[in-house]
Amino acid sequence: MKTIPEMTNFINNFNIKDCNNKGFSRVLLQIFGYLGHGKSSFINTCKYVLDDTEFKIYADVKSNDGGNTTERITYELTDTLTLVDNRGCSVLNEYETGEIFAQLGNLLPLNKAVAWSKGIGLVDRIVEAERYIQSSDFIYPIFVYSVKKGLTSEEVPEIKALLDTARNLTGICPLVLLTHKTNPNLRAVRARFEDMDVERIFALENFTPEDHLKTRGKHEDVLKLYIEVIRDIEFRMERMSSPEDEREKRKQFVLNFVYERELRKKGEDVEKKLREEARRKEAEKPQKESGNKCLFQ
Ligand SMILES: Nc1nc2c(ncn2[C@@H]2O[C@H](COP(=O)(O)OP(=O)(O)OP(=O)(O)O)[C@@H](O)[C@H]2O)c(=O)[nH]1
Ligand SMILES: [Mg+2]
Repeated sequence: MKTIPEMTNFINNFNIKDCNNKGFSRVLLQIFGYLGHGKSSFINTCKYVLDDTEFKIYADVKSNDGGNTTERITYELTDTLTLVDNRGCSVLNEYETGEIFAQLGNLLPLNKAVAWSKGIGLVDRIVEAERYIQSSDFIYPIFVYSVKKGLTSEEVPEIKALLDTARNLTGICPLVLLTHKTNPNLRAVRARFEDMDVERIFALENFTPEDHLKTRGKHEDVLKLYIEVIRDIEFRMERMSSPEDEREKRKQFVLNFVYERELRKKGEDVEKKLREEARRKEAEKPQKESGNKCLFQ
């Protein structure tokens, strides 16, 4: 498969019904990552390439690096492939990771505002959302990272933990998409992701409102990515159980994650109290000792 029309047809004609689909009826390409790394731009880029019409803004893109996307919105790419623009996270504190995994596991409603909530709130929302969520959605995770932001060795453990958990949750090693491909940091950032044992790393330059001149290289980069995604989906689908079982597994995984996090937090609170108590006793000691000294003078 070499020419652009051949690749485009292959992607547009990929139909989940032709696979051993186990009852899955659609693939949700879950786009996730930190704030402002190019998730919404990637969605616009995919639509631009696959629809092959004029450049349009489908997913809201912001003009600076703050957080913009606050809803999980779906964008249909082909009959089978649907993109989900997930809310970006700023830092990975423990509460945000719970939310990210609930989004990734497709346990929170689509096309509704995403409110971050703490602890039990998230569990309630997962249970509440159950009746709205289509279990026949097959989840495929795509982690978006901007090369322009750089990547220090201190940041690696956090990202590796996120990718490992996303893999365990979905059964698929997230595809890493590096945006701002032409930035000089590309080699260094790619090397860091390779060290994290990521299976598939793609780099591309998103089409943006400022620059959407269609060059063959940029256009082909997107098509090549989708061909790999489809091969991955076919491989993984063979090894899946029923959509209902898979969703139940994801739900249990996230609920356990939240539960363990709460336990850890409680443990930390107790430890903190014990430490404070010990410190208080320690602070009282010298006073007693000096008091004793006075007695013997
Ligand atoms: N030059 C260039 N600019 C990009 C690229 N990807 C994104 N941008 C720009 O970077 C900014 C942020 O991109 P968004 O697509 O809004 O990022 P996001 O990840 O959706 O952000 P949130 O929704 O806030 O999490 C926008 O100004 C985009 O035009 C790229 O590959 N190359
Ligand atoms: Mg966005």
